[in-house]
Amino acid sequence: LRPIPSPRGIPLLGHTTQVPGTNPFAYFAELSKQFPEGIFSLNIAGIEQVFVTDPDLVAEVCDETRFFKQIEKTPLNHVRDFTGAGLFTAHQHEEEWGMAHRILLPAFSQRAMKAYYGQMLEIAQNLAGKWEGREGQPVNITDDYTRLTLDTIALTGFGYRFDSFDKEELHPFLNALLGALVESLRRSQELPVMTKMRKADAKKYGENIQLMRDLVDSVIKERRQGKGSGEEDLLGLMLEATDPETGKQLTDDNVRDQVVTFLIAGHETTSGLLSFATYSLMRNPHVLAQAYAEVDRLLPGDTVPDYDTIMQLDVIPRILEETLRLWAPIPLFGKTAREDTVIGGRYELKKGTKVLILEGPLHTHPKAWERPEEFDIDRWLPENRVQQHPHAYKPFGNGVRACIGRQFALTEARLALALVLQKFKFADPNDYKMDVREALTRKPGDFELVIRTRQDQE
Ligand code: MNH
Repeated sequence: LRPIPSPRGIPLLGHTTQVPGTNPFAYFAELSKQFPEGIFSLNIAGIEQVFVTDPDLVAEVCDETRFFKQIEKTPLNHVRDFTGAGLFTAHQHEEEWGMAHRILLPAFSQRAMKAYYGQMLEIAQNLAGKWEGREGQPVNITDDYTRLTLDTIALTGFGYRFDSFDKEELHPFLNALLGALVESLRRSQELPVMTKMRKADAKKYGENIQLMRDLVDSVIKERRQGKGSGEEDLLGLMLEATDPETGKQLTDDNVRDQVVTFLIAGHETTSGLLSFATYSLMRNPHVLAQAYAEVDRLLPGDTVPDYDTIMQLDVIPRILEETLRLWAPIPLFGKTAREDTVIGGRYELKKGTKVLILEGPLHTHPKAWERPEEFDIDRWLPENRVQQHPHAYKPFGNGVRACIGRQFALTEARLALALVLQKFKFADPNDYKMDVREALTRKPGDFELVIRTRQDQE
């Protein structure tokens, strides 16, 4: 047995003061370079956290008989202040998790995506419509992808229209969400006595949470009053379905927590994915050319993309896979040891130890990836995929608590990217330098490009 390596800390405070308040995930990834064994530990706010980046260690931590997703003593316990027992932040042992998981799983199958497709297309066309009116002007790419993904999950999931493309400002829901996310993350990185001293921040936190809940309550009320009742969308299912295992229905409070959860989880990450994908295409013109060739072949002229065509795409889905490898929007996820155990044959973990899987370093680990920093979509050709390490790529997490919205995100992102590339060219006159902004997810900050319609240039 060997001790888990750790950087020098401070008595009592451990490493708490070394973790920066902004972009802590980038700090963890940077720190991992000092630990080529692929494992290190930090003591943050009194809790020992073990970080793993080696794919063979990750494989062990992804064994669900030995590790599980624990919420207590993690940042997600603070996120529960606004998402409660929603799917993302429910305890594994909470009845709500199993009920909502069983009720909602069919609504996230690839078959279900076909039913949402018409509405996904409508919102993607709103994005294209906005950009057509911005010919030659700089556009904040990430903000518009955020409008796209927020409007899409709200319309397909709950029949609610944010109409974000009609407004210059982003919806107040997003500001409230960002404020709440930042505060919850901050609370998880400081000692509780510090939190108690920040009275004004606590007040603002309460207001932000209330704003999100009020919006969701109005969405649910609208549905209950008959507007669109009987719908088979997520909200319809949650209000009407009975869980076959318990014979019970979700409570009103839980439905509210689920809607808040889906409005957040259903848009943050996908808008990050689309932003990082667009950035990667700008840096890799030969890949961009392949993508243009694909959309010009499958969607010539002004062909409106239908579901079957989107499913035939090959280059665009590989761009998305490679983007998720290099720019995973959720840069880490946590698992907890069920019992005392040993990983890698030498590192002892006590029952309850928190292990964090760092996706950036994992997705570029030299053991699993050749030319790891290179944006190479051919890694995702079927013949190359089979040689991949089975646990070196985890953008959607692992096991029963892996992302339920994976097909949703990939369908939406394929369509959006295909439509955007069918119609637009981008220029980057200011030579954008990646400036990652972290909340619970990460996105490029202040990412602006100049938009031109393709017809005008050709
Ligand atoms: Mn998603 C869980 C990544 C899109 C809804 N998601 C997770 C986890 C990761 C993740 C990682 C596991 C986190 C953990 O272990 O703590 N999700 C993504 C990425 C994208 C994404 C990278 C887009 C790209 N997610 C979506 C979309 C939806 C969604 C879209 C909904 C429409 N995700 C969820 C929910 C969970 C989740 C709900 C929690 C599932 C559970 O624990 O049962």
